[in-house]
Amino acid sequence: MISKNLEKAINVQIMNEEHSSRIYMAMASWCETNALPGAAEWLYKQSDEERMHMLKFVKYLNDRGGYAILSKLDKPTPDFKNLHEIFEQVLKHEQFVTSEIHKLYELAMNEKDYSTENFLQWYISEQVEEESVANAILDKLKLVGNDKAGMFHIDKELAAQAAAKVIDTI
Ligand code: OFO
Repeated sequence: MISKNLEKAINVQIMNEEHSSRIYMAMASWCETNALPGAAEWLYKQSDEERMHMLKFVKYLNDRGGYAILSKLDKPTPDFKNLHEIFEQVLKHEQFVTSEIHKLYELAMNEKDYSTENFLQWYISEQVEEESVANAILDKLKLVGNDKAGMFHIDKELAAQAAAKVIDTI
């Protein structure tokens, strides 16, 4: 049976993951209406993936005798300047999620909850991957700057990445 302390902390993380899903959907919608269809696909996929991250926590918490509950969420911003700003925000957000996952892991360690530690390992690896992917895209965006042909090319590449991405199921 999971402790009340960890139950509370995992419910906060469920909120973070759902919020991530909505933030990325808002970004996808902006891209879709600003001639960036590849980036839109990439972000819609990312939004789906975050929902899966949330669901994984929900199932885990309920399986361990806790109770997963959903929270009220802030409205994601609909206003962006460009794709560069979007990916800066993606990276910043993923860095925030990484620190939240690390805090959760520390809590599980302090409580000697080995099952939760083991469960969180997957998220720790996932965050390394997500930060690295966001960083790589941001580097390319910095390189092309305002060049329209370069931006067209990046958008195509994001479409290919989105098409190749397989979202785990739980
Ligand atoms: Fe991209 O963050 Fe979920 O875990």
